[in-house]
Amino acid sequence: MNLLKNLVFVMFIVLLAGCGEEAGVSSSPTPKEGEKITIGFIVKQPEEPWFQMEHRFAREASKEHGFELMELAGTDSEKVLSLIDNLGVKGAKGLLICTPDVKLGPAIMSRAEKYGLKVIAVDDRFIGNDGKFMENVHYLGIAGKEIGKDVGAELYKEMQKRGWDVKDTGVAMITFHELDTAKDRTDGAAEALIAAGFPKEQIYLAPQKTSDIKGSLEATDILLVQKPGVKHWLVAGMNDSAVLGAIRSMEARGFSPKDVCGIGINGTDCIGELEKREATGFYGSMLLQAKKHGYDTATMMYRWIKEGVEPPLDTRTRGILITRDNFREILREQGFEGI
Ligand code: FCA
Repeated sequence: MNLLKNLVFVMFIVLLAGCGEEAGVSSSPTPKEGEKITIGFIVKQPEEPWFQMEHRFAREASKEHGFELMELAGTDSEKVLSLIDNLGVKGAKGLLICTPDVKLGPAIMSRAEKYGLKVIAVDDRFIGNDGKFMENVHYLGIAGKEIGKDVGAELYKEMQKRGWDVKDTGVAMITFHELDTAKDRTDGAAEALIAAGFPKEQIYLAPQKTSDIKGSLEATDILLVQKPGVKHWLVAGMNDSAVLGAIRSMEARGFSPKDVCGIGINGTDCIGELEKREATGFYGSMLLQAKKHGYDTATMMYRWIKEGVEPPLDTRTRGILITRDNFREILREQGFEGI
């Protein structure tokens, strides 16, 4: 009985594979005239407003150009690979992806190749089996080091504006070194602070176990116990969530918002914070260009499939500082209408 079942199952798979071939699932690079183009966009943390924005802007591109966009959540490696299988079976031609694990790069590429999917890695760059960046995979991400430096320079200026004595001030640097773009950002912030004259030994690293608010809150709780003498805190991290977690931890330990100044990165995940009636220790954020990460990547992919226009291999975007005073105006200027 079991043997029979297995046989039927194998025949079914063979049949399916055959259908795929006929429907052009394998590697036909250019779509036939009138054929609907499907592009999948997998993001690692769908709960983060940043990734919702990327999807939203990609959706705008899909409406404008008339392709089908599949907005997908790939929160772990297994999910990502099975989503790629689904895209392959559906006959999709392109994959935009911010992977939950950069080391999955080689597996993503070989799976995508099997289905003839073109790939653009978004935000987080793939790492190959040799531990190096997969430089032959198209990538659009942020200029992490430079944006981090902007954060560090702004924090230093704020410390001076507030008249804090350097000797009573510490930097809570919320790190996530597992991810290169995150390390670039916090390294950049530290470099700029040191270049401005901030003492290196007062920059304290608080490693996050997970790259979310909870991970940062827990990391900061530990740091605050270790450094009871610090009166004023400057805070930097890989993104808004990293800084928000630290601010929450400091509030819980009784620090007044006047003694805390944090600057995040993304600018999309802190709107509620900036809208609060009373200022918190979250001073501002480097607003990234979500439109480029969503609309532009989707458009690049569409053109690549439709017209054979290959996108640049490596594109980096920058950020602009938003604070309680200017965030509405800048968000409007940057195309974030209605968020
Ligand atoms: C990484 C972070 C996101 C965002 C993006 C540009 O993927 O996890 O929050 O900062 O880079």
